Amino acid sequence: MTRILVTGANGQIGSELTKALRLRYGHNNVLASDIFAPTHVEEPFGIVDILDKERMAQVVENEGVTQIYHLAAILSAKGEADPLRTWDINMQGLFNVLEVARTFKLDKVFFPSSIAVFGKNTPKVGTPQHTVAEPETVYGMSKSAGENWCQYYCERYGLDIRSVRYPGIIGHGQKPGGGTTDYAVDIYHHAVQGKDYECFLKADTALPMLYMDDAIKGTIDLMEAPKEKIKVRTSYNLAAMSFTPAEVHAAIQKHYPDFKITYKPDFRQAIADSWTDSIDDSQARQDWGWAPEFDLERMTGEMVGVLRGR
Ligand code: NAD
Ligand code: AKB
Repeated sequence: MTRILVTGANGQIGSELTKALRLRYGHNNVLASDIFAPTHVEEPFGIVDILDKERMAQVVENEGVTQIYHLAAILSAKGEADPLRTWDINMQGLFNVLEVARTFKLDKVFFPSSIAVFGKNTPKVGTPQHTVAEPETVYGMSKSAGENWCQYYCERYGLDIRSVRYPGIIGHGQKPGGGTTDYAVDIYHHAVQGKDYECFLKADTALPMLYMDDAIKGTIDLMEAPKEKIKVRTSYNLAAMSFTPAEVHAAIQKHYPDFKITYKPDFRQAIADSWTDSIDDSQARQDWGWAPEFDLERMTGEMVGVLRGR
């Protein structure tokens, strides 16, 4: 029987992924966990600090966990406030998951990487699967190192750990927690509330983005794909759309013609500039059938519709 532990389940992705996994594997077979008490997820829930390996091992053993979806991390913008602490949480947290998974011979582990693994020497347009990855944030460094450790545990210990490089994720549930792509969620909330939006990136900053529904479906599809189809054991490039703040503003104006945006770039501009504009995800499409459904227009219709209804 599949029994899943989700770390970082209070977060933007964790809260949605937990719901989707519960629908698929049975509510009580998915244990949500986070360092904070539950905010957007239901019981069963346990407080698990990913830096506490003994506690993680105890939960895995007591609950008969067979898979871990390891989402807990500190993201790009927040991570720059305390680089060594970010490294510690992102790396030691991953090591604890890898060691617990190896010790208890878990069936599978999911590790989310990010477009933050890329840097200014990476080809900016149509970034290939295998390319230069010289990240410039501590978050990107931790994801890049993490990808290689995942491949190492797979090759050395036979651990079935699977990973994707998420672009910026946009959803109408829980708000994101300290990333550089967060503007693309906040902007919808402002538009629907009738407020102008001050953007912390320049108007022409293109970044790869992905709608939450596609992210959740892609994650579960990857995890359920037959093992022999998984050819990349670092992390798969994933893409759906790329847009600039000016383009998302124009898309929202089709619903709210008077919606205004101003631009006041801050330290996050340098982070965004170091990332790529668009991603080549053909290997994920070919290996395990990745096929996103949402483009900017469809996503905007859905974001506006749901937030307005709320
Ligand atoms: P988030 O910041 O919304 O959630 C992260 C969660 O981790 C939070 O609930 C936080 O309380 C928890 N956490 C932090 N430290 C912890 C600790 N020591 N122990 C246990 N829990 C701890 O992040 P998210 O947007 O949901 O991202 C989830 C994962 O996906 C992360 O690994 C992130 O790097 C990756 N990712 C996200 C995006 C995105 O756009 N959201 C893009 C690329 C990759
Ligand atoms: C961030 O901006 O830090 C995240 C990511 C792309 O990893 N959304």
